[in-house]
Amino acid sequence: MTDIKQLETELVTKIDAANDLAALEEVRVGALGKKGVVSLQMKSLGKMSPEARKEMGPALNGLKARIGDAIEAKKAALEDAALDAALASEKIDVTLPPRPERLGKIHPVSQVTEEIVAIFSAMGFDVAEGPDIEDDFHNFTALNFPEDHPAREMHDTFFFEPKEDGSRMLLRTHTSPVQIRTMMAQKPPIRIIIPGRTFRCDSDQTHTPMFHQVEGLVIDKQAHMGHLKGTLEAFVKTFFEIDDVKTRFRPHFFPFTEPSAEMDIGYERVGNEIRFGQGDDWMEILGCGMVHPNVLKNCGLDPDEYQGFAWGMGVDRLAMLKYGIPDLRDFFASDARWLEHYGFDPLDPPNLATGLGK
Ligand code: 2U9
Repeated sequence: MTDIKQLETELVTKIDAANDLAALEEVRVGALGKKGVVSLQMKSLGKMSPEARKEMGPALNGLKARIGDAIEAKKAALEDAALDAALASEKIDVTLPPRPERLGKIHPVSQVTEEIVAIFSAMGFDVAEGPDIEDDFHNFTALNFPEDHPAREMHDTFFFEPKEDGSRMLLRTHTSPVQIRTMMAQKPPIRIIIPGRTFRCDSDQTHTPMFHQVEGLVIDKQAHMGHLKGTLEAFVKTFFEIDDVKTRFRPHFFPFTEPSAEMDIGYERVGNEIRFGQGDDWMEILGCGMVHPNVLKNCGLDPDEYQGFAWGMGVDRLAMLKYGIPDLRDFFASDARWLEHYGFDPLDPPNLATGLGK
């Protein structure tokens, strides 16, 4: 029995001394493994006299259980210590201030898109998106562009090579195909805005082959021209941050709306600066109208039950007007100094509560 006591003291000392999991495993194998000291002693029970076995059996079983428990307890303590060490070394202080100089600047097109999204989101509009590469049906036919009509050419479309069946995919000339896809997929009421890239084969001082639009669509049972006017007037007031803005709606033509209009706002030029909300000059800001009954029909909606309004605006031009950026081509020149000057703080995204662009 004194042997067992002594063995236990030795094993406990080794367990206490093990300072990592590998050392502890070595102690476990040496004691309780197949050829471990405790296991060998247990094997020797068979060779003992019945009296000796009666005494040694329970004593060895007790030793085995106590050593097993001591190893498990030490293992848990070592694992806790390893976790504490990892947590201490991998700790991130989220209260540290960011380093804005490393974040770069937000491009005016992204900024203005986000401003427009913030304004219409606050009015209850959802944002919808769709593919840049479209088919003829979604870009033209469903939007009431007659086949072989000059309006299709007006859009200076980039076409892909014809497919085997003769049809050609194209780069969308406006974001309107997204409205078509939405109307075909979901029941009114619909209230969406669609920001996105658009493409027309046109390049000069005021046009780039890729440009950005935000279009909007409302479809409901009683949406009317008064709602269109109120929505767009509220938008320009918030966007240009002026309380008093004069607007006028000039009749226009688009295949997809009837009646159609262009919305102008009053402005005055003072030196090099354009001031909205004052003066007697008019500037075109966007196009709009009531969705053409044929477009509703093409999307499976009954024009006797539903009606709606839509509009479209060029983001790049709105960015130039709002932030006094003189040349459109600089938008896409990837000039880091230009972006440093005209770009926006990434840590201050547009928001109606704290302000749009600063
Ligand atoms: C559907 C029905 C109607 C979208 C509209 C305009 C008027 C418009 C231009 C503004 C400047 C394009 O970027 S721009 O050159 N857009 O004037 N867009 S109404 O009307 C729609 C769209 C989809 C189903």
